[in-house]
Order: sequence, then C-alpha cells, then structure tokens
Amino acid sequence: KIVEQTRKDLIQRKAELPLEQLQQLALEQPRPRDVLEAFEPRDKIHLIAEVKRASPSKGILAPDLDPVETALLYERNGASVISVLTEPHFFLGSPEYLTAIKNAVSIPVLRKDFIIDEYQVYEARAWGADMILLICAILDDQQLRLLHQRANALRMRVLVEVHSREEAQRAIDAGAMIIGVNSRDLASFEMNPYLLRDIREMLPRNQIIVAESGIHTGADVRRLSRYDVQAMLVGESLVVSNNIPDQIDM
Ligand code: IGP
Repeated sequence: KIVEQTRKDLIQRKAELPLEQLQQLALEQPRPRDVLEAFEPRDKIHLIAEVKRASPSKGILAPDLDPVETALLYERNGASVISVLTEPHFFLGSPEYLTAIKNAVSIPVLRKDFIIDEYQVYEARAWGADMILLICAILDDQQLRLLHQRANALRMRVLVEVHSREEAQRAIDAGAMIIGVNSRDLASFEMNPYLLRDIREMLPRNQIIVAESGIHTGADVRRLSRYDVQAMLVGESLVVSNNIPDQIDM
C-alpha cells in the first residue's frame, strides 16, 4: 500500500522536475558527510536517532514535534546519525524536514523512505541526505544493486534493511556495507525480537550491523548488544518521551 502510494507521488514529482534537472541539483550539493566516520569508534554502539511524527503501525506519535529542535537534542545527547522520515502520508514526514535538519546538525542524515526508483536517490542527495535506506523486501536484486550503485556514485552510504536470512544473503550479495536488521515486519507490523539473534551469525564480521525497531528500554539495548551490533536505530521511544537518555554506549 505504501509502495503504491509512493509510486503515485513519484509520477507527479517527476512531471514537476525532470530527472536531468534533479541530477544537476544533486551534483551541486556539498560533498556528503562521512557516515562510516560517524560510526567510529567501531567498538562503541552508536545511536541512529529517528525523527518520526507518525507511523502506520502506531498512528500519530508526536504531532507537535519540531523536527529541527528534536534532531538538535538527539545530536547533543550523543546520536551519531539522524534518520528522517520523508514519507508524507503514512509517516507524516517531509523532504523539508530532512533539509532543515541537515542544515542544523553536523552529523550525517539518513533519508528514511520507500525508495524504489533512482529518481528518489537523486532527490535524497539534492535534499542533503548523506545516506539512504534501501529495503530488501520491496526491491528485486537488480533494483537493489542499481540503487545502491547510484547512491555510492553520489558518495552517499546505504543502509540495507533485511527481515529474514534470505534477505540478509541478498544484502550481502549486493555489496551492502551497512546492514539493518528490522525486527518489525513491514507488511504485518509484527515484531520478531529474536530475528537479530537468528541471523547474526550469517552477517559478515566487518560490516556495520544496525538493530532496528522496537527498542524501548535499557533492557532492550542490553539484550541486543549481545549480538555484536555497531548501531541501534530508535524512533518511537525517543519521539514519545520527553527525556532523551544519555549516550547509549555501555
Ligand atoms: C524505528 P521504532 O520502533 O524505534 O520506531 O523503529 C525504525 O526502525 C522504523 O521506523 C523503520 C522504518 C523502516 C520506517 C524501520 N524500517 C522502513 C519506515 C520504513
């Protein structure tokens, strides 16, 4: 459903701004911030803090949230990367949030969206993104490779999201350096807290592994940190709480 809507929106945006002009805007941007550097040192668990006002699984989370203030707060409290939802219908996101946040913080910014077309990769760069999300479940191998290459050609890094062993293998084969294991199934919204445990051994040791979704408590963080992850991506529990925890490094 989200992908269908995304496809519709995309047709309209393509009509408003031809690909060649968008590519020009993408190339005029200052060089992206180095995401791999943001994940140093490697023996620390890094926080990717997500700015998200709503989600299809939980509905409206934080209607009055100020995206820039929130991102600055996350940065001050030790986040290594800011994830910004740009999907407007289901997540109440916006490209403007991404650009405004990028201009306010000094850490890298991730475009969190349902990317299915190279047009969106150029958009991400034109809006200031340093990193994009690619979701294995909505892409075939050929698309995954092509979009990954397009992003790298623009010097952006890619978070490749997986939700099964099979998808993890596809991510590895596509050359992913940063692999996100999403405990939430994007189709059913069901959580599988054991997913990371079950697929960790097949993920390469030198890749950056990100635990995604449903991380709410210190106990969640401690449990997931047993599986040799380099980062955790936290959205909901941060946007709904008024007190942002100190560094999550332990
Ligand atoms: C954050 P949570 O449970 O902390 O809000 O989860 C993030 O993992 C989630 O927003 C997410 C997502 C996605 C959103 C993971 N993969 C793909 C949109 C698209």
